[in-house]
Amino acid sequence: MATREEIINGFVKAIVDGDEVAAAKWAKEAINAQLDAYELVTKYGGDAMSVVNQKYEKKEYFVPEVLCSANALNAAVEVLTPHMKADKTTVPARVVLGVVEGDIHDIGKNLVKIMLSAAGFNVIDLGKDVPLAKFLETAKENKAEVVGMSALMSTTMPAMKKVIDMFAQAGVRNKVKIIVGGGPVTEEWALSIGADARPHDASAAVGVTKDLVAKLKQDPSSAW
Ligand code: B1M
Repeated sequence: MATREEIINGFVKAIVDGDEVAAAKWAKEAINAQLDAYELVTKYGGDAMSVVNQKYEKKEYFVPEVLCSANALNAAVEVLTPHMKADKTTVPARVVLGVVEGDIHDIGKNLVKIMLSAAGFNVIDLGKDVPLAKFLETAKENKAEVVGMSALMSTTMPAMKKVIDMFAQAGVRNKVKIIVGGGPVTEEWALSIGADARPHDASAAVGVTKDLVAKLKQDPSSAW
C-alpha cells in the first residue's frame, strides 16, 4: 500500500495535471489508508488549486487546463463525499445556497453544501450563476432560516450586497441569517455589506450556521 506522503503527492499531482482518473484513484487510496477526507480536499486539493492558479498567472496554463484541474478535483470530491463527517446539528434548518450571478466557480460552494448536509441541515442548492432575485424567492418559498452566497471574483462580490438589500427592501431581513464566503470575501467586507458572518471555509460554515440558527430561533419575530 502507498504511504501517506505518496498518496498526498499523487493526489496533488493528479489535480495539477488535470487527470480525473488518477485523482479518483488517489482519493480511493486515501480512504483505504484512512486519511481524513475533508483535509484531503480542502488542504491538499486547495494546495493543488493554488499551484494551478500560479501556472494560470504565469500563463503556463489557460482556462481549458484550469477547467481540467477543477474537474479532477471534483472527481476526487465525488469519491470522498460519503466519508466527510461533520458534527450533527441539534437545531436543524433550511439553508438556501448558491454562487451569485456572473460567477461559475462552484467547487467551494459544493464543499459548503457537503459539510452542511453532513451536519444535518436541509440544503437547497441553487447552483452557480444564480439570478439574484432567486435567493429571496427561494428563501420565502421554503421559509428558510439561512441564506449562503459564494463568490470567487472581485467583480461578482458586489452581487452579495444587492441580495442582502433585496431582503431588507422586502421587509424580511430579520427572518434569515445570511452568510457569505469565497476567496476574495473578507470578514470586514462581509460585515460592511450587512451579512451576518463570513465562514473562512466549509467546515467553519457548519459551526457558524449552527450558532446563527440558534440565535435566530430565540427571536420570535424571525418566524416566516
Ligand atoms: Co477562475 N478565477 N475564472 N476558473 N479560478 C479565479 C477565481 C482567479 C482568482 C484566478 C486568477 O486570476 N488568479 C480569477 C478571479 C480574479 C478576481 O476577480 N480577483 C479567476 C478568473 C479571472 C476567471 C475567468 C474570468 C477566466 C477567464 O475566462 N478569462 C473565468 C470566469 C468565469 C465566471 O465565473 N464567469 C474563470 C473560470 C474558471 C474555471 C471555469 C476554469 C474554473 C472554475 C471551475 C469550477 O468552479 N467548477 C476556475 C478556477 C478553478 C479558478 C481557481 C484557479 C481555483 C478556484 C477553486 O476552485 N479553488 C481560482 C484561483 C484561486 O482561487 N486561487 C480562479 C478551490 C476551492 C476549494 O476554494 O472556492 O475559495 P474556494 O472555496 C473555499 C473558501 O473560499 C470557502 O470554502 C472553500 C473551502 O472549504 N468558501 C465558502 C467558498 N464559498 C463559500 C461560501 C460560504 C462559506 C465559505 O458560505 C456561504
